[in-house]
Amino acid sequence: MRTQLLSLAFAAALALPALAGAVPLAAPEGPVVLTVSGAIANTNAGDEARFDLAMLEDLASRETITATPWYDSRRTFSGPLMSAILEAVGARGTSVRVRAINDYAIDIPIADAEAFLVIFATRIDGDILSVRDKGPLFVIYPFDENPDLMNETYFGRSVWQVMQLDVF
Ligand SMILES: Nc1nc2c(c(=O)[nH]1)N[C@H]1C(S)=C(S)[C@@H](COP(=O)(O)O)O[C@H]1N2
Ligand SMILES: [Mo]
Repeated sequence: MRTQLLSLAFAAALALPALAGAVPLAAPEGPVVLTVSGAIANTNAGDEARFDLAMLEDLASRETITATPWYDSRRTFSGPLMSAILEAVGARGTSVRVRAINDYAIDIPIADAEAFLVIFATRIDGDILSVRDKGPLFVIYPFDENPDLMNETYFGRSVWQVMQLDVF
């Protein structure tokens, strides 16, 4: 009986975070490169989720080799999947307002993260993207794999110098 009760209590304790939807998010140790706010379940600073580079590079990532309008040649971009960032923060909305350092902002449908392997590139050809070279984060769609993405809609969503996301 006692063991049964204990295991019940244990199961309940394990189930709770799932019910609440909150998953612990470590605190950043290095400089914060991305702040996420809005309709998110997982936070580490008030109602925001803050990421340093190491946290972002720990998420599920991919390498996208593609031509873009911004470079003369095909380049290799790598970084966390947009879907992995949204999962890490427990995003609950349908859209993400992506804000750049230069005040540029645009809304990206969360459906894009499900339909395409969109990444928030931290690196180009293996090197960290500097703020001077469209860093710290550059939204990269897999243009070469999906030529239909080669248009103004997706170029507009290809935000460079990303610093903040607002999920809604
Ligand atoms: N940070 C930032 N990213 C941005 C923009 C911007 O002004 N700032 N413009 C967007 C738009 S509307 C498009 S069409 C492309 C334009 O890239 P281009 O200015 O190199 O033609 O980048 C997108 N990413
Ligand atoms: Mo644009």
